[in-house]
Amino acid sequence: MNLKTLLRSLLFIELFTVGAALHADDTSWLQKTGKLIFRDEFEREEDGNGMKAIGNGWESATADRVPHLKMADLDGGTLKIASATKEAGHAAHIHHEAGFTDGGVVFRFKFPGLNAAESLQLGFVDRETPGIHAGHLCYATLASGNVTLIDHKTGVMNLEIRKRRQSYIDRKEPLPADLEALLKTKQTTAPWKADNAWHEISLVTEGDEMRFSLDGEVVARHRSEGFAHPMKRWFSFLIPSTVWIDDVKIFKVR
Ligand SMILES: [Ca+2]
Repeated sequence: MNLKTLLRSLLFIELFTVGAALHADDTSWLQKTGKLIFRDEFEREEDGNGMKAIGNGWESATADRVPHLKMADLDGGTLKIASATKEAGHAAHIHHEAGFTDGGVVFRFKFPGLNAAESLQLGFVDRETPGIHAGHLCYATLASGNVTLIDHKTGVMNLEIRKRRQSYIDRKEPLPADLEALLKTKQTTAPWKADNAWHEISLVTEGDEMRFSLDGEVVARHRSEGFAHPMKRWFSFLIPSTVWIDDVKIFKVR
């Protein structure tokens, strides 16, 4: 091997290593460095339609508004959610205790194709920290054409920002440039084409970065101070129409 070939090989190894680090598999990161603090494979039947009908510590926040409607159906070992959004006046909001600073969640999901505009929001909540509307910290939203990551804690759900923003919305005026610019820094969007197959999602926070992966590949990542919130107390799903969920795992890295 002459010097030129050697240097070329070294450069290749270097580029390969950098590339691998950029596309680190977050499911492996959670499994190797984190502690599994919750798992649910949904191999059971639900108990009625109420707030705690799913069992294993889950709560469906809007279930008791529509006790005659089944929003969460455990069927064949899968959690099938059909939100009674219109009747309950709110999209289905289903949450479970989490409890980490850095860590995340891994689960399988599928848009069953039962409704035209199926979407899924997932993320983290802390109702014990004041100054944040309903404790909304940070979320990933999957819609038909894209994935959005958003820091709500220091963005639209920060009470002062929310109040200021709402005053413009109430007057049907455009947001001032500085507020628009600030809110823009709190989120990122990546393209993703929805389908009706099962996929694995991981959503993690590490320091002030949040990363979203589909089937082991990072498809969106963003840094914002709210992602570093010290206590992701709840993991939550917000589901406006229909989604199937299976094998939820929550990991704490620190
Ligand atoms: Ca299952």
